[in-house]
Amino acid sequence: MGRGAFVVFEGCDKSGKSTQCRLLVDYLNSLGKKTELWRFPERSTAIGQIINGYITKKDELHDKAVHLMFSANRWELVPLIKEKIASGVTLVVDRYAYSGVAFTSAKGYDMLWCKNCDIGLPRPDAVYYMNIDVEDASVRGDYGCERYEVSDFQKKVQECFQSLKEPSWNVIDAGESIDNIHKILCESVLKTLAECENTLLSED
Ligand code: T5A
Ligand code: NA
Repeated sequence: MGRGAFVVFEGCDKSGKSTQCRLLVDYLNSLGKKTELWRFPERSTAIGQIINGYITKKDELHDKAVHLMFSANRWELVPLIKEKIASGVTLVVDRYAYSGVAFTSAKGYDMLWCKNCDIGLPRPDAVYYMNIDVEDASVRGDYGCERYEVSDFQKKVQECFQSLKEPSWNVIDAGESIDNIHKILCESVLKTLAECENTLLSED
């Protein structure tokens, strides 16, 4: 049996990441491919609870301190990520280090400083970037509840994401219907899974 794939979803707030991650995980499991849904921040750990207090606006933290918390929240789960993937489980991950860099650099901090603490994290096999007009996202669901859900800030985040884009990124038109996006993703992710089986997971 080959290894699992490490698939990451990125994008601005309310671009539809969690919706598509859930549908994709159900689809892959229905095909008998062992798949788990993960997310960052993972709010259930001790570090994740501090992050949750910050993003729900209950607590204040220095920008750089919270940036390092988000990164630490990824690092604390690296052993488990590696274990799962090596045992053949595919991980579909709702946000990862790209969000970390985009959100802090959008506040005006140096991009290189922002990237530093994430160097060495496992590298995703595929990144799906959910591209949407910030104004369109702002009318979805409960937009506005969390700290960063302010349109001017989201526009800066979007610009930062653009500068992080790598050739391996798949840009998805997130303004399409939920069903259409799901179909496009299923086709693409199945190819990624087939490619991963006989390769090693690399590190950034
Ligand atoms: N953050 C995160 C950092 O600053 N640094 C970091 O290192 C990391 C990892 C919380 C915040 O943390 C920041 C970024 C965030 O501001 P989160 O927990 O991922 O991150 O945020 P959530 O609030 O849970 O999720 P998002 O706001 O990002 O929303 P999603 O997951 O993109 O969108 P989703 O799927 O929940 O959909 C939103 C609404 O739109 C509808 C859905 O039904 C829902 O109501 N919808 C659609 N409507 C029309 N057409 C479509 N195609 C639709 N798809 C979904
Ligand atoms: Na989400």
